[in-house]
Amino acid sequence: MVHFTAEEKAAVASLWAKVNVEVAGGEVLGRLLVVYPWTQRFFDTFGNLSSETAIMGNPKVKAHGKKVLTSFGNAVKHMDDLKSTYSQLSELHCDRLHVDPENFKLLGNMILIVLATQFGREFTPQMQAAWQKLTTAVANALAYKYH
Ligand code: HEG
Repeated sequence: MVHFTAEEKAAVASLWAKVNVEVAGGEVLGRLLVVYPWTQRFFDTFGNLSSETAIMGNPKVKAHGKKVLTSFGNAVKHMDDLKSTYSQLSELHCDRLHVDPENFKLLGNMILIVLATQFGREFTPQMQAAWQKLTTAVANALAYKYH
């Protein structure tokens, strides 16, 4: 299991406190669906995903993005305990949703891109390192119950 130092925890928490989960969540999921169009297959009830404009403005994308990023916020609160934090969601994504766990890594990359876009130079290399470690650890925790 990964270990986060006090500095890494502080770097993650200080930036997270400034994130608007609703706005950033829509941006993260929207970018996933635009950049990796095959991920759209999991969201066939979301209506119009036919173009970048349609995706980024789709209210269901925004609402689900908020849900996903809110859930990611639990990782920030429980950085020492990611496996149990995401145990149920791991089972859900495997058994019921059939989401290939590779997609958790792709979504983690979108979180990093959105943070870099929003915070610019404030998102220092040191913060990036801590965030990159966390997104990878969350992806692994979500993949843990796969069989
Ligand atoms: Mg998942 C539902 C969290 C990545 C596809 N996802 C959910 C739900 C949460 C969640 C909290 C609602 C569960 C419930 O209703 O009980 N998802 C979550 C996290 C991450 C993630 C924290 C990664 C950090 N999800 C993810 C990815 C895909 C995906 C990468 C597909 C590419 N999630 C997915 C689908 C649903 C959820 C299809 C059901 C959507 C619905 O029909 O409401």
